[in-house]
Amino acid sequence: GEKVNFDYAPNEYIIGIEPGSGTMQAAKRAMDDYGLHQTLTTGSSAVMTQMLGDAIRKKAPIVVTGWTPHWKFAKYDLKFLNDPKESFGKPEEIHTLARKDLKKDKPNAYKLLDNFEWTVDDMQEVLIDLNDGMDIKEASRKWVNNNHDRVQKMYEGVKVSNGELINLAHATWDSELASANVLKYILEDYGFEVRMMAVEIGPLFAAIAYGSADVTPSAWLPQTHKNYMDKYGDLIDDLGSNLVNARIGFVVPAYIDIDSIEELKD
Ligand code: PBE
Repeated sequence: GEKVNFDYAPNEYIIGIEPGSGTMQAAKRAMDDYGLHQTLTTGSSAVMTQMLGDAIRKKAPIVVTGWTPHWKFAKYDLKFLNDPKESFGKPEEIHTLARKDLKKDKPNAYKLLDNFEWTVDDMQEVLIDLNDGMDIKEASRKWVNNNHDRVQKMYEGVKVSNGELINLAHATWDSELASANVLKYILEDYGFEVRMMAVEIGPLFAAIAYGSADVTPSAWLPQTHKNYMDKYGDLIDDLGSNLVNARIGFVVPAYIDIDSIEELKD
């Protein structure tokens, strides 16, 4: 289609999200690394997606901090700007983190938590349903029911539980609501009892490190939550990835005629 020239833009702003997010920390680094003159706004994921949608309806120029998995990539034709300096790191993984003694205290649950994995496309299914107005519980239940065989594989080597309690902490971005609720149903369907704790990302790492929560599926690594991992990693058991090929960066609609962060410069 017809391209919008970025030079015509009121290109003074890059639309950011929550200040504590890893994406914002990486975005600030990108502003420095590339010497960008724009103002990086602080706000929320909800405001960012609202502004993105408004701009796209007008075919107006816009740059946001974005990530995938996220429903915006299903709803709109978007692109990540190339990041030759790797300010946003390489492709991310989402990891499951547990408190240090969980393996010793709850070995059976630990096995199942360790087996939990899905894909970008899986998570996208839940996120699209969520954006279409479905409740997160309903959307997560639907995914678990539709993927019975995959879930059965996660149960391999795990014994049906007799109501063992798992304290499942999670961040509150849509992607993290999706993984936490899907994991909750996977656990509950096998007899575990799950208590959910929704927390900000900093306190979430602290909760795992200090043992006030058993587990979280919400850690984006190695880059996005690096500073929290640097701070708390020694006190945490990293069970490895539950999803690969996640990504963060500067995102623009496909109709914007730039492809690299370097082109935001002038
Ligand atoms: N996110 C979604 C979060 C992690 C999950 C990419 C916006 C962040 O910390 O940036």
